[in-house]
Amino acid sequence: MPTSLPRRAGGAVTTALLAATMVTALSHTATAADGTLGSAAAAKGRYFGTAVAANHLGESAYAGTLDREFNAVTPENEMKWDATEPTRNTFTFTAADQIAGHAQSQGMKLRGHTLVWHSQLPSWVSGLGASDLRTAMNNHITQVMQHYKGKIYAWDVVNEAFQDGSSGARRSSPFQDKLGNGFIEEAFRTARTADPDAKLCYNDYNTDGVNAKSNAVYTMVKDFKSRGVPIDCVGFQSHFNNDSPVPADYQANLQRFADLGVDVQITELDIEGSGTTQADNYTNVVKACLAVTRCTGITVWGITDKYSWRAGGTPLLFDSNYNKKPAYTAVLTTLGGSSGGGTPTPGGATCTATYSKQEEWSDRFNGQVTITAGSSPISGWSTTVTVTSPQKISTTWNGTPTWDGSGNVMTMRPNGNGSLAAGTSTSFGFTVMKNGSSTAPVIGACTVS
Ligand code: 9MR
Repeated sequence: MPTSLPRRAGGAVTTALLAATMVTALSHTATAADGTLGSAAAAKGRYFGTAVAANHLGESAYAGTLDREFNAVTPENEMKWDATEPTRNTFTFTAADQIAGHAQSQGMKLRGHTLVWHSQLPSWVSGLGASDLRTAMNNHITQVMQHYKGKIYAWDVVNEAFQDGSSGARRSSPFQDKLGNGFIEEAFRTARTADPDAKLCYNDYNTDGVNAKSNAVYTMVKDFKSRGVPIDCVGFQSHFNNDSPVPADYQANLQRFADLGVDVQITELDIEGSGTTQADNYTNVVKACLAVTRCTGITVWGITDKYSWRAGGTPLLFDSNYNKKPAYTAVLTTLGGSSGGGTPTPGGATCTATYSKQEEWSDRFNGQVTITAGSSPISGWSTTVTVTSPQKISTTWNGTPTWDGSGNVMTMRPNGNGSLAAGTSTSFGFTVMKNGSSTAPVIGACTVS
């Protein structure tokens, strides 16, 4: 048996774990995709993340929900300027490192938030003259990014630099007021040099639909792309409530940015409300992301309503006792997942995916997954294979793989016709390069399609 159970196994999945007689074998049964946000999003080639506060990681329900449900993390405050460089050139990474270490140990993506922002800015920065401020900004970006080099999937390099309302103008800030419009470009160029492997994002709120503010950001991104200023992604914070509802043109807005040649990410999602209204709003956001190929992932701005920055509006997916809310189920279902066995897929058909280890060499081993139809015929199937970094899958056979951004999660579908008569099986195989680790891969639920 493997040394640990798959961390994203849902309730019904866990009870269906079968210990086979082989040295390493496990099986998942479910009627739909995996039963957690992260695994369901991964099956769609995306991540599902949350903002995390270091001071709650010691709370077992908090960490347990985080580890079970999410596969990406954004530090809620710990990477901001006031936390990382409270005094000039004195860098403090303790709290941020705690989150980064947790994310790494769980194989989660890490979003860096944020390098240049007018808020949570220490007073020593706002007091500097232009030339000193330029030096301080570039030094801050360089030092923080180099500290996390290789660990960050995407950085919010500049946050909230545009004004609300109809002006489309830049927001007044020490950076804007003293360095002028060029500060954003300079920040992105410095960031690319500091960590060439991190995706570099511009992040803002009230830019979720087509409006004067998002038009201004759009014009900037278009200009950056045309002049080769390094930018890889745009973050849409997506803080919604009655005064700021999910815009009808949300998807169209994401798409027009994606069409400029950048990824788009939903970076701070929360929607005030409750019950089915809240659930429907979440559904619309998730659908929009799934409909935009370059929407690479969704991050909610917290795990539980208990610790939300606007707790009174109960805007998150788990209530203050960590119970799943209707909004949770709506998100999971929209991602193609199903909690606790859920609704049977076409005609109640099911399938199972069973892993067995095959040949092993010093540097690699082969794995085989057998897909077996349940008591009804199926016309297609998919499952995921997750290997633990630094392992990599080097080859596959008898299937068509797609990969998530990390390269560690492979979704396998049939080559050509995926029909299986009731009770019959097919197998696919793959080679795992160990890179020092012999950990068994985790096989997701078999999904009938
Ligand atoms: O959630 C964060 C809260 O704990 C802080 O007190 C607040 C301070 O500005 O920042 C909150 O996070 C903000 C994020 O960094 C940027 N976009 C808006 C978020 C909500 O205010």
